[in-house]
Amino acid sequence: MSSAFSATKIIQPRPLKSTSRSPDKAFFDPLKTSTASASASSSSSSSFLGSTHKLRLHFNSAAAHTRRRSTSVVAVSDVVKDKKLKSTSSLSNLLITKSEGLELYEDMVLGRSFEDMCAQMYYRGKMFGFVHLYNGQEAVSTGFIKLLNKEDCVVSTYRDHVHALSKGVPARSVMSELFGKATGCCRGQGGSMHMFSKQHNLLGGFAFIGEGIPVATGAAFTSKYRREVLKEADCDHVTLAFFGDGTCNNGQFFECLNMAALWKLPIVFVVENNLWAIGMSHLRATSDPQIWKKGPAFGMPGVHVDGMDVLKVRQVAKEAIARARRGEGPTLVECETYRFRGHSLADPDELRDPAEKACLRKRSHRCIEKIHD
Ligand SMILES: Cc1ncc(C[n+]2csc(CCOP(=O)(O)OP(=O)(O)O)c2C)c(N)n1
Ligand SMILES: [Mg+2]
Repeated sequence: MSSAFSATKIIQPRPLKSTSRSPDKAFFDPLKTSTASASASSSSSSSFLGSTHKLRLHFNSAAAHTRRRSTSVVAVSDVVKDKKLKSTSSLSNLLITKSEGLELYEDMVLGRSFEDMCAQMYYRGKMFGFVHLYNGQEAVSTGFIKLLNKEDCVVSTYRDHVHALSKGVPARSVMSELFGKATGCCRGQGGSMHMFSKQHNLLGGFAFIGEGIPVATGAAFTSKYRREVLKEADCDHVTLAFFGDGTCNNGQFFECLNMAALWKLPIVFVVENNLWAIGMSHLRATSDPQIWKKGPAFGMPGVHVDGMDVLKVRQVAKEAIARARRGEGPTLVECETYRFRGHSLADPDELRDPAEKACLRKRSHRCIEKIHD
């Protein structure tokens, strides 16, 4: 049995006191940044609960951390490490066929161009309500959802158009929904934040953060119940729950991690860590910003992956989905990504540093070039 988790460099979770040589620590070190920020800032008010000045310093170390990384899995918990599996090189795990590569590329381009059109329609005044775009995060949706079977379920957030497209909901049906037309996937009743398709097992976009996580946990419970209680032997359906970094500070996240681990549910919790929750930096809002570490705390693997590299995401997703399908329980995957537009189309996006935005855009282009090769 081969494993994406074991085939790549494994870094054990470190206690908070670990030295600055840890690459994870270089990225997520509020204390270190706080010190740097305090000395860089002459105003005492700017360091109150973390200033934007501080975030910029942090961001520089994040970029350096990304450049140093050469494997898909940046960190993985002991639960995964304990499995002694045959050594396969991480390079061979990243290999895909030409048709697979084209499928991934097509899905990401569809997501990006679909949403660029949404923005055009919105700014021309033809689309109403809140519209949250996914620009920049496509590798996560494609890397995970393209591995699913039709019966597998996806639960999304208000940033749900691209998840719907990856799951196979026709673009025409998603766009019609955005225009409130009867031909939309929810007959025009749901709109941007509530994409749903029974046929495609897309169990909804949810406007309240964290609201979809219990729904996804319930879907995973259903799958297990059907297999083990109703004796439907072929029911090996997996559920993917997508949500953001800011949502991981919400109680429903912890409650569901507990239940999923307790009952070994076939679910993958996919955190799309784009570093921001509207205008609040993840680093400023979270006591321990390494979200993947919360998996091992509940007895499930926690994995941290470059969410802007579709091949790396796919590698990690393959293992997590297979693990769930085998009945071995949930996995928490933290995908490090970035959104290229404001929180919603109504957001002027003035809070994030332009240098931060430019740098993360470059990082994503490098990944696209790799697929072309
Ligand atoms: C229960 C609840 N509280 C607050 C909000 C307001 N709200 C909307 S988006 C958001 C930030 C979410 O950030 P994150 O989870 O990182 O997702 P992202 O927007 O970055 O994809 C908040 C707090 C909400 N929608 N629901
Ligand atoms: Mg976020």
